[in-house]
Amino acid sequence: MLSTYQFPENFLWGGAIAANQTEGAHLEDGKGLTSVDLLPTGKKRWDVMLGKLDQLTPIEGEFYPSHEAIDFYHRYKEDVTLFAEMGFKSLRVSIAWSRIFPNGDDETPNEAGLAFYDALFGELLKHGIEPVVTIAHFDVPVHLIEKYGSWRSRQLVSFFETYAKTIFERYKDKVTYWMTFNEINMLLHLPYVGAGLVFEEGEDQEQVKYQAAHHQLIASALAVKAAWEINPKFKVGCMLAAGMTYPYTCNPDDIAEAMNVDRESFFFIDVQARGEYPGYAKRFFKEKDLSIVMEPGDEELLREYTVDYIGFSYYASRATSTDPKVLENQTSGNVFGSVSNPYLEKSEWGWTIDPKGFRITANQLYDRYQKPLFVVENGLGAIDEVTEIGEIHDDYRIDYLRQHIEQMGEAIEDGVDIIGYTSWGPIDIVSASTGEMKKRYGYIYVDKDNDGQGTLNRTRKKSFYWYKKVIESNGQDL
Ligand code: BGP
Repeated sequence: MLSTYQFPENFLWGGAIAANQTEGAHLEDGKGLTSVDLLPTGKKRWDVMLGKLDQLTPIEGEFYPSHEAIDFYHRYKEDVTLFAEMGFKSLRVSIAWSRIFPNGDDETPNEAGLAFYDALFGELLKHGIEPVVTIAHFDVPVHLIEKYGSWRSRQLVSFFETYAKTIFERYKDKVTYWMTFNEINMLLHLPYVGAGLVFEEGEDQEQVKYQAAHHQLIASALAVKAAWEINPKFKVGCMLAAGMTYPYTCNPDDIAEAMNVDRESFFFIDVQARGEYPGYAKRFFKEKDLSIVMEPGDEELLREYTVDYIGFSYYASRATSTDPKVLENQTSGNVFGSVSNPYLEKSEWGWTIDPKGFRITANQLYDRYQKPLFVVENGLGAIDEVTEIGEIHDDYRIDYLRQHIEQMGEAIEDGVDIIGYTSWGPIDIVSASTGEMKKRYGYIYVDKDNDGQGTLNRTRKKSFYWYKKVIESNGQDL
């Protein structure tokens, strides 16, 4: 289908993956244990209530699909070749913090870990693929959780700063685009996943979360500062789990509620992109009796070192209401609670499918920040069937992506400055929320099932050839 959308020249088409869901080799070449290595599989991981640290002991085999993921650590060359065959202009990856600093507070970095990403970035560049790097994608070295209580401690700021400076120096000639924290707003909803927080009994969780948020925001500003000093060409972004919240009705109560819900997320980006705590946050802290401990100079840091671009993920929109009857239809399909929206279909995992919401969200973000946007995650998690002759006809995925890319084209016509689009999981990887393999996003099928069985062989799906055409035609041939 030919479209009339005009995507910018040099638009960064590509895909996005994260270290812990892809690499495997979880303790190889000196890597330390990381928070996500401790999460169980076989049940909804994000629902696991983490009360005590000793519940986090890894049991080999039962945890995090054999710690092997899709073995990208050993197969990245083959995978990068496949991405190149699709014509990728960019690949978003994350660096596993604990490959570089196995304990997080080590004096010196682990050379083997640094060498792995050198090789990976080199391989990407060889194929003309721009690496886009997330510094922390849902992982904290376990030692930092055990010794310091993770991001509740101010000390994490300097460990992160050292880590960021180390990788900026090392890859300054290979990487231009960076992002500090993946889906930083997830900290409020999934404090363990977002910030390695394990709560003590009786602790004021809200207080701990916002203090940890402050530490991440300062760490992010310090990373921007270091990046600009090390290479003025670096572009450092934030990363928001986006997706607008609709008021269920035009009742002003519902509108105000939707505004408040969205502000829980905007809060982070308001600080990272506009450089100060917004008034509504100060009011919220006061009303909730929360006090954020700041050090002298923090406010200046936040003001001076705002991000260069806004990275965001978009999978679904949400809806909210103040009517108790409507609230009975509350779902938690995509982590954020939402009332069921009667106008929208849902994925097999209950995430709403709302392409137009993507256009609205992109406009909303651009209106608010007036900074370039980078769509760094979007996609459909679905179960794929392999035919007898080994083919995968994933037309549902093509439909989802086509509709979303069309709406991205609409947003660009609206005047929104979007610099790239990296769809989530261009190769099947482990699902972050469920720990499963069967929730697949890829253009490339990986032979591995939920029990960890399979050859790990890679197969091109129908969507592989479709996305190749999309990129080749710069979004014209959808
Ligand atoms: C985002 C995360 C990713 C990713 C994606 C899809 O929240 O940044 O790590 O996995 O969601 O989620 P899932 O894997 O649970 O389908």
